[in-house]
Amino acid sequence: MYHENYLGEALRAASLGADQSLFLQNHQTDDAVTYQAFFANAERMAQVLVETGVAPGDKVAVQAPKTVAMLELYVATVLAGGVFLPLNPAYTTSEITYFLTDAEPRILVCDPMREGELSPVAKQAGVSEVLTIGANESGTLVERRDAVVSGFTAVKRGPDDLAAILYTSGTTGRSKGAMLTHRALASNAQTLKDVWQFNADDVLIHALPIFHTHGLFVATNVTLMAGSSCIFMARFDADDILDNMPKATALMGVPTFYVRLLEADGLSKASAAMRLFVSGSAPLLAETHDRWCAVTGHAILERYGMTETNMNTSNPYEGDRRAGTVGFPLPGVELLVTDPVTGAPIPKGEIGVLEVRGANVFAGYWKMPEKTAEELRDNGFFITGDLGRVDEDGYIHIVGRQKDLIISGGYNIYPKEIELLIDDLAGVVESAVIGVPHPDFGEAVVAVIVAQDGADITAQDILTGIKENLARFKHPKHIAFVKALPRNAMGKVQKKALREEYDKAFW
Ligand code: MLC
Ligand code: AMP
Repeated sequence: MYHENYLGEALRAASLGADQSLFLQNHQTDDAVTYQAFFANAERMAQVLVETGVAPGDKVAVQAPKTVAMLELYVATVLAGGVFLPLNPAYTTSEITYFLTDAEPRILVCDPMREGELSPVAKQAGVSEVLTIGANESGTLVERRDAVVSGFTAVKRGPDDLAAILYTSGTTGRSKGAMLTHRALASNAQTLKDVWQFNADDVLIHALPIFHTHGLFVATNVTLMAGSSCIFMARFDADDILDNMPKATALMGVPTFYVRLLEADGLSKASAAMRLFVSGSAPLLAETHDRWCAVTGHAILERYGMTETNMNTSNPYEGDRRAGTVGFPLPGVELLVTDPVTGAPIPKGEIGVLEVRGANVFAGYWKMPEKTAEELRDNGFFITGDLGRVDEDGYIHIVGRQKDLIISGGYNIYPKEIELLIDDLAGVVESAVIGVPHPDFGEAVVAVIVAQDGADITAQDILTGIKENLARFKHPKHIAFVKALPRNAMGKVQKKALREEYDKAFW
């Protein structure tokens, strides 16, 4: 079955012969979806994609609410030989215009509520058809899927063919499409399933979005490849998670999940029979790790990954899960710590840039050969831009970032994109956007702005001015006006000084 579609086969293998076992419990509708039903629908959807003209290698862009149908579309795209390109529903039309123009997808699947607004943009970008998936498992793609009766043969795709493109923000303000192969996705999920010991008895609470690596490739692929099941929630809700913990064995989340769950009542009792809590996408404070341990008796397993590489390192499943570390390189992943200037490996224990190599690493940035060459070495090592060190016991510590990047609630936000928009507004001379500690999101966005002399401009004017072009989660949560930005002798804005100054903006 699917034997000539590399990732399709890997995702299906564990459930073959166990067709009636449960894949997913839909928290919204309470529907129980068996493996057989899920893959039958994915195949029907793949048939629709092929009918709409999706040829091997064509991109299928989707900006839709988190539903089972969207998950089917991911698998359907893989089976149809296409390249899945998921987009955050929070993106504005202007942001989507960039992605569609850059990626040139064959079709766009969007929320019916946004079809009117996005169809002209899609047409302009050369998209041949717009289909819909709405909340409540509805929409034109779902109707077309249900009308398909015949069986479907998966399209042949090899390990080096692309399965997905995920956009990740860039330091210049332009997002880059990370090209992920069938092999990268299949091999990483297989590794994670093995090292975290997922099996058919596991029940994962799936409350992450499915347009990013964590919720799509880590949570979903591991579940499928282990033949486990998941409780599929449209979004994070602490009470829903606590209610469901007694029926589950594992949770994967960003640190904000754990911070919020610690504030909720009943965590200790609800978590008693859980097997595993995984955290990643942003640094988990040692304090959160320790409090979690004290309340639940479980040590959160922290791992480290990226859109470009899937997962690179993990604390041990068996053994000491150390707070403030991201554990060891995963099997098959090589990790180097290098000098930021020369790129040469540096002595153990010293801080440098983390570089990784393995089957998990991406194939380059879509249509950006120069960027690819800057970050992906000829010898296969990818320069992550994260700063870290390896301690005497081999545990990896991430201590900072070389890249000017804010991670807020697990979402990456690049200051440059926001600065460019603010600097364009009437009455603004210049701006500096920084990330500072936030009790809920880990980091939050602060904009420090120099206004023109005599300009009567307010924080509200700034927010109004950027809102058409910037997803809500990227909006500054604090705006300060200053006479001048601090600069060094070279004239470069000293963001470190600003971060220190606004360190307590949210406390
Ligand atoms: C929502 N808001 C955020 C935000 N999420 N602001 C900053 N950072 C965030 N992450 C804003 C909204 O715009 C809104 O603003 C307000 O907060 C409430 O929105 P909400 O939708 O009700 O928020 P909520 O559902 O509580 O979402 C918070 C969250 C969510 C933490 C649960 O952001 C989330 O699921 N994050 C996970 C991200 C993720 O999956 N990352 C993995 C990337 S992969 P307003 O102004 O309208 O009130 C990766 C690789 C790896 O990094 O290693 O895994
Ligand atoms: P993204 O580009 O959205 O995939 O985000 C990847 C970035 O998230 C990495 O380069 C790290 O900076 C950060 N990250 C992921 N996991 C962790 C972690 N466990 N600790 C610290 N940072 C992390």
